[in-house]
Amino acid sequence: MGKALDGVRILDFTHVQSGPTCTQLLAWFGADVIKVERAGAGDITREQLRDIPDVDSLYFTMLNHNKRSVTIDTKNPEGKQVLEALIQSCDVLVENFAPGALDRMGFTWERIQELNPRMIVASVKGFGPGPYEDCKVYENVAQCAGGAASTTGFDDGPPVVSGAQIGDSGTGLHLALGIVTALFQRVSTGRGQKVLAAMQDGVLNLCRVKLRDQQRLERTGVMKEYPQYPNGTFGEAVPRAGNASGGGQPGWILKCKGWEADPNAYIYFITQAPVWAKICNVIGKEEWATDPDYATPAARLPRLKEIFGEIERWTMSKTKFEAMEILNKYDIPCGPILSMKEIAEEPSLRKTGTIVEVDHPQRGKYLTVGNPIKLSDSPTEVTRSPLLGEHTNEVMAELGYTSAQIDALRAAGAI
Ligand code: CAO
Repeated sequence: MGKALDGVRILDFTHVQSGPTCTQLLAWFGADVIKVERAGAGDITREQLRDIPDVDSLYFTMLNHNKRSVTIDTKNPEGKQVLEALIQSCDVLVENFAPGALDRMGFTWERIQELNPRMIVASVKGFGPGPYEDCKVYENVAQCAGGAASTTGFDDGPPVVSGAQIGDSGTGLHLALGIVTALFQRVSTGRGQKVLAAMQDGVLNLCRVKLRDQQRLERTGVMKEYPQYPNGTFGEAVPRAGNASGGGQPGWILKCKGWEADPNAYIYFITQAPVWAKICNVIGKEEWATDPDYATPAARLPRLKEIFGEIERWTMSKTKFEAMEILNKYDIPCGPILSMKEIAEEPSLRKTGTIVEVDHPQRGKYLTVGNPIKLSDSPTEVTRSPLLGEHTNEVMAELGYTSAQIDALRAAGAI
């Protein structure tokens, strides 16, 4: 079966996490992704957080599946020529260098357009135009500058960053959408364009409910679903809401049986209004279904702490999976707190290709996250990440270089 992006060639000039997330996704959809790296070193993540000496790290392998790797020194004049040939033969150049690095290399937007007017140039940067546009940025900087950290954690503690890589992988996802959109527009215009996904913008996009709450707070001075209500105080900015639900249906994380020994014996429980009577029945508080102090969502808001305390008395008598089974029968929205170990071992995630086992010539078998986006006519087969420069000769030959020319360029340190 063909793939959605068959025939699209991506010049992948990305490194670390944000850019590689984007190009890996495009590769999973069938694009030919050619990753350009420096000979001898490559993407810095190849050697970061290694678990096996001298073998590409899981950090690298899990972000670079289904790609080809070529080594080019793009500061070497002959290497530059090779990159120019690639620019002429590709549809999209994706990069996430520090601001200005591509220009310093000599590949300005104007130069790239001269070489290939159909070329889409897609970039991840830490910030968009403004006071921080020249800054280098990593994941947690973006989480802090995008509003996630100030709104995550508990009221009595410091800002907290999330384990979800919303700055890097989140921005990579945004960039991938920008690229396919630009490819679509190119069908009618015939021209390439610049695509920019700034990490601050991407994080803020994912934190939009907190910008919503900022304005609600300014208008009303109070947000009744936040744990600060009714006994705490609100300041000028959206406070950290602990585990409160970000939506209109109050929720909280509750202890389950075994919580004393198992740090993940918890369940997320949502007191969704349409199933309130069922919740009352399950936890043995039938009278709450009709008591005016508990019967309506508005009446419950000032009593959420007490209500969740009572529900927790029930959840603590069940394991998180037993609680799930019972609550699901009544359509009560809830979710177990799953550890990475539990997720890695979950058979249904293996079956759907969300978790995939991949074989690597140097490290052997390892687990990775497969394509989270499933297309019925473009299935994803995850193939291993390339070794450094594994496809240099192959790609150079496709560009028309002879073996003798390839050897000469290698001897000159250009590839
Ligand atoms: N041949 C020759 N030179 C190369 C090359 C190649 N194949 N590939 C990269 N280089 C050069 C670059 O041209 C750059 O040189 P100059 O500094 O002389 O211009 C140099 O390598 C380093 O690039 P860099 O500044 O991007 O890398 P860094 O490790 O110093 O910074 C990072 C890393 C991530 C902080 C920075 O790239 C950045 O801010 N990127 C944008 C935001 C982003 O994507 N952050 C998320 C990263 S994932 O957490």
